[in-house]
Amino acid sequence: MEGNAPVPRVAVVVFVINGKTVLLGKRRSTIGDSRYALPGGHLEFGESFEECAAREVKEETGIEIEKIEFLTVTNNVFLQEPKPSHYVTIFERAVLKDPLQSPQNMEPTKCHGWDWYDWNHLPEPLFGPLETMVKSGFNPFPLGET
Ligand code: 8DG
Ligand code: MG
Ligand code: MG
Repeated sequence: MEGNAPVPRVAVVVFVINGKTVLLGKRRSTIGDSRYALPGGHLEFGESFEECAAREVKEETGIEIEKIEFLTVTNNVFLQEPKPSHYVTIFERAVLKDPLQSPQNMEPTKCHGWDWYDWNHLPEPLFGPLETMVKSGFNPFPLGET
């Protein structure tokens, strides 16, 4: 097999839910630049989805999460981006351990900043995979909460 042949990778991203809002950040990245996306990143060797979710949210926003639950998985092929890539993306949801904790921009080279956005008034443009889910009517909240 080719050593440098591109391969699909696994990402874990998280709907951090706070009341009727979710945590989004405007990306600084070759993939989805300047689009609003969930916190998350690459699954590391040996990690569970929940461990990866908690680690990425903490690394990127400083926030500690709990009640981490699997929601869905999508297959995302980004051939038009400057760096063509392919992600199997695991979507989890979680809540704040401390409801008063505010997000911090822990990786300013990767994100313009984090904020809470009302599910019914999401910012634009959303990152492609998220936009597709929202347009299809997907709702990350526990039944009846929005
Ligand atoms: P890492 O080094 O911290 O592991 O990676 P990262 O820099 O945090 O990776 P990322 O680009 O934030 O996330 C990995 C991939 O996950 C991303 O390139 C494409 C895929 N992905 C989606 N939807 C979303 C989303 O809403 N947010 C994020 N962050 N990634 C997403 O398919
Ligand atoms: Mg990350
Ligand atoms: Mg990330």
